[in-house]
Amino acid sequence: MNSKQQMDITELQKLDSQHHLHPFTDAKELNEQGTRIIVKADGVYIWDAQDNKLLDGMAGLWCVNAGYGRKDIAEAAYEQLQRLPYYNSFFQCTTPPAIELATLLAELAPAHINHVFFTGSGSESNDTVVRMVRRFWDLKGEPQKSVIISRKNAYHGSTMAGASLGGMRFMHEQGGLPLPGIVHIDQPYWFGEGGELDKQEFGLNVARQLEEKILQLGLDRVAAFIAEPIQGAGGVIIPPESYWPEIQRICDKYGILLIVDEVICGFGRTGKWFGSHYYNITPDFMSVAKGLTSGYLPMGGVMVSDRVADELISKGGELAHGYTYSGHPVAAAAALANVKILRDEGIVETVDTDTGPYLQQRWQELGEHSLVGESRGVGFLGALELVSDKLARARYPNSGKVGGLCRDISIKNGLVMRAVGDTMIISPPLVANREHIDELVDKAKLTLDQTLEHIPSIKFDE
Ligand code: PXG
Repeated sequence: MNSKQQMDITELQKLDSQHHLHPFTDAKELNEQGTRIIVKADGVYIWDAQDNKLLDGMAGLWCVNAGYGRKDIAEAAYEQLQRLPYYNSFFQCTTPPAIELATLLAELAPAHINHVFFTGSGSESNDTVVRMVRRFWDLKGEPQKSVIISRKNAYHGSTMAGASLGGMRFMHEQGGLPLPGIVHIDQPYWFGEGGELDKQEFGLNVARQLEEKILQLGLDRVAAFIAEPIQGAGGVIIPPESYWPEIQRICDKYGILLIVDEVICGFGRTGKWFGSHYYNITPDFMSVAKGLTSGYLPMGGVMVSDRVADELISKGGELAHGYTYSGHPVAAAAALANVKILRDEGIVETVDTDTGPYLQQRWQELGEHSLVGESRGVGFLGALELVSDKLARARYPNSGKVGGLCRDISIKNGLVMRAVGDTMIISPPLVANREHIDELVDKAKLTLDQTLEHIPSIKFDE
């Protein structure tokens, strides 16, 4: 890098700190450090402004499923931008890409899901779900059924409704949340909260909290339950096998709506098109975003089951809800190109039958490391629990210190891994091949070794 380039970077970092407020960021701390500026990407790699090449173990933010640099997605968007950059889907109008995308999504979703409402993001999708759930019960003549049950440590977005549905205490504390009518039960996090219980028994116990909550609130008040098939931002929390069948049984028994948040698990992340396929769940709604466009353009949606769509449509009356960018034609064109890539190149299938099992087999090896209390994963999702005592599942003090160190070392080693407290997580692009997986796991292993070496220098009490 020459001095001119270095100056440009320093200048950009200065402007960033002067004018740009970042999401989920301590601005004071960031301004002292300076941002990492990412300038280009290709396949599974990103490059920063200093020309460091990083294997993107997080697919951006769990979204670049098709990998970076797909000209066919860019061209589809460019072509649509020239033909018709914008029109809305209000007032009896729509555009061809929005229609075609809705049709393709209905084909890929479980058979009983045949409608989609388009949004601009996962958060907007979950806001939309709240509106639709309440509209559904209104139309049924039971408007008092309005409470939505969610889970602690869930992530469903950052808008007021999204953050309320989510179970992140630190988010609730900042915003006077949750909104009324949203309550939380425990999460199926065996490693962190299962104690001495057998995994499957623990899974059943936490699922049965749903039944207890319904009975406690009164069935006449409960509208729906929302959950991610596998919690992403919460730390890649994979429920015991006993969990989802029990949740399904309870939703069916009481007739409450089941909302499955597929924002991370959708579009092949588990090796199936949707997490609902992976766990054999029958949702009434699926929220989608991220992998829908592989992040190339912002877009989300709520996929609606026949049970709900029939009610919304047959009774007539307007759904008083919608966004300027619902069904945006350029985003829809990019989504179409992206979903066709995932389908026609067999990318989802490859994750299911080849690269997913290979990643899991290699990821399991990291569970042998003395710093790792558990390694777990499904498809192209993985987590490592960093512990001070393997057998006792004992954590280091001051959660996040060891995880943060590990993440920083990982980046120095050329691998983007994310830390949630002391849980290291990955969610790589679905196009990573066996060589990329070897590189990822080898770099993660080196990172664990170096983290272990550096732990004695951590000041846990600061
Ligand atoms: N649902 C789930 C399951 C998500 O993971 C959203 C909804 C909201 O989507 P939008 O598009 O509004 O961001 C998400 C988003 C993290 C992290 O730190 C995860 C997300 C967003 C930001 C940070 O892992 N997931």
